[in-house]
Amino acid sequence: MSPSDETDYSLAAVNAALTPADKIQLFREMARIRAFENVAVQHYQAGRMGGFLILQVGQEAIPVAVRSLMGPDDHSICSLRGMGTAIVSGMSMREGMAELFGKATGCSKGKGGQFGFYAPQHRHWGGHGYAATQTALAAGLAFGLKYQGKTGAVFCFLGDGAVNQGTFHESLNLASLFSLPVIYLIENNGYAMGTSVKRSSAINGSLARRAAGYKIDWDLINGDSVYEIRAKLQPAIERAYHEHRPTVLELSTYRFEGFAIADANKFKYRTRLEVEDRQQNHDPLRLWAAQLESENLMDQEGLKRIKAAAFAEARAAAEFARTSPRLPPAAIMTDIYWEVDCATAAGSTGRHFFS
Ligand SMILES: Cc1ncc(C[n+]2csc(CCOP(=O)(O)OP(=O)(O)O)c2C)c(N)n1
Ligand SMILES: [Mg+2]
Repeated sequence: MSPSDETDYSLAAVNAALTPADKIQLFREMARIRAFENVAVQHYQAGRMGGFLILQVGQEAIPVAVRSLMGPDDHSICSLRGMGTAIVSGMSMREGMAELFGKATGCSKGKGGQFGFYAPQHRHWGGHGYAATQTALAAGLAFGLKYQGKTGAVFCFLGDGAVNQGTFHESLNLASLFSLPVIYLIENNGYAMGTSVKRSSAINGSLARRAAGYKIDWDLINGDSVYEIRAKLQPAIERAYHEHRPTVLELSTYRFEGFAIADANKFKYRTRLEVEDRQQNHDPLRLWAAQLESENLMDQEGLKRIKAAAFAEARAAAEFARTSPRLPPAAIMTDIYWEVDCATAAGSTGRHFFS
């Protein structure tokens, strides 16, 4: 898919309103995701973390551009490829890194690891392992916003693999039927584990087009371009805020690593040439850096300083995580059900709906 066109998205009102400092901040946030994930990989490979390590390296422009447009009553929710999405939502690198190390200082007290990246205080609701689960939860969050009379939207990230799950289609149907302010963002990185989207979708060329079957507006976006993402997101936000209507946006992107760091097959289902081409020509950090340079907002030295500061923050977070304590084993019995932790009647009887 190549949704790029000749439109100059820097001229869109939402981008023309950006100050030089805002534009540099967008680069800083992308650099922070990359630094966090690269430092995490070093510790993962040194055996200091368990489970999966699933990276957004190559996809950074999307969470950063989306978060930059979120207002005070907006919420986000995503799949398990979302450590960076949590970090740009406001979760500190320390909380994130400690979670990966399984430490008590982690955002979920080290109980979730990669799957525990939740930041409800920043209106970010995880981090969902089962493909497309978050699409139904997003519809529920959007229902809540509308019910409470708030002007907000729910930004729900999902992968190209998740669009084939029934849950997604049930969610689209209800979002349209109930007129819910939810924006589905399909991060089409070309693969679901080792399966190419070309082999998994009955319609080639566009996944978002399926939204038409539910009377939902949709669009295609070059997910490497900060300006294009912001420009095309704005009408969806207006639609959510003022009409309570859902939107489906499909963003073309690419993951530079395998499905997870332990993906031994990462060159079996795609060629090295393909990966190298994406790294050379579609790296969102390189592209945004070049944009900043072309607008005379930053030079190579300035960009290097920002990247170095991001790595220093990530390394300090890893040191914090390494030296943090673990929870005692008995803590495994808490934080499962709110009712049990809070000793409610429902928690002690196990009965929630029927006596
Ligand atoms: C319901 C369900 N089926 C299978 C899996 C196993 N699984 C984990 S990730 C994944 C692929 C997801 O691909 P995509 O939605 O494109 O997201 P990406 O990993 O590319 O970000 C699969 C099949 C799962 N987590 N949930
Ligand atoms: Mg995918």
